[in-house]
Amino acid sequence: MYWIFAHGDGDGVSSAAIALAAIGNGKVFFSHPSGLLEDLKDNVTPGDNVIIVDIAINERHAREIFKLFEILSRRGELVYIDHHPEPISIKINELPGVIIHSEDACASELTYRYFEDKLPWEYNRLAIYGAISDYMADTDFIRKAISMWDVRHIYFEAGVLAQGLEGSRKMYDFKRHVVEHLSKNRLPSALSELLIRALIESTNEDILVEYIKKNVKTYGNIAYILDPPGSITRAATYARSIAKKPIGIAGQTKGNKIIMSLRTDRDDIDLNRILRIIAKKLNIDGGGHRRAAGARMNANLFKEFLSLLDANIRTN
Ligand SMILES: [Mn+2]
Repeated sequence: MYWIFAHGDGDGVSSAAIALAAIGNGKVFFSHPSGLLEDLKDNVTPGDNVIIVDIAINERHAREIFKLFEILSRRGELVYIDHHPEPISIKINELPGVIIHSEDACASELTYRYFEDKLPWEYNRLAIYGAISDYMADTDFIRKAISMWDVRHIYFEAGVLAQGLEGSRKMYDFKRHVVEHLSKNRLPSALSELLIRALIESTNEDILVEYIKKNVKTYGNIAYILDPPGSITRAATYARSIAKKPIGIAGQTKGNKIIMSLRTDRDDIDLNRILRIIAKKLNIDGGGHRRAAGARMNANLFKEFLSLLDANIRTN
């Protein structure tokens, strides 16, 4: 008996479809970093075979996951494939089982390369969909894979998959259906429900852009928008593009908290580093990657946060 545990976004779904195509038969379960440990414990019996794709190891659960991997890999096959930063408390590559980890490629690329020998070459398009969906198409492997296809075809299909899934966040049965469909080498656009969801998502994207055009505010080098009608990660990018600032922030207020996403397109700005410094100073949560990061704080700290962030960019 095979289990596939996957993240529910375009990269996770593509990775799951590649794994399912390679093993032929398995149960697909969608999970996420903070739920992985419980989901494994609740579903898997030692002796089952487990493939985990595109799910980071949560710092809090790292030790327990280590122990569970030890049991699972002793009794059955355990394959863990991921590309997120590793937790501080354990070395990912020292986890028991077959561990494929790299931050330089998306999970779909890593999964395809792991199963490549078992699959016809056309399945490389699933790796391409996942890479485009995770903004990680600029690797040697994916560039070469794209060159084997007509780019117009491949970008259209990748867009349908990524956008269609974006519009179906917690619909796990539907996503399982998408995984099965893709594992049979069928096109995302051949699934009418996915295609329609992608179309709705595109219209919503335009509504989001129009809203930001009307409501974006600026503070020094920063463009920001609060409570946009749509994803804050995208809104952060549009805020900076529309206001022509190096940094974009989009925040969602929840009670007296603001949860925010930050984006920059400048190579000389390291949002992760700056946010970690500010987070310490203000005693808030903040960090991520150089160009894409997140933060969470009490709403009454927001103005101070903006001023510290702006000051940090000036001296950056
Ligand atoms: Mn991913």
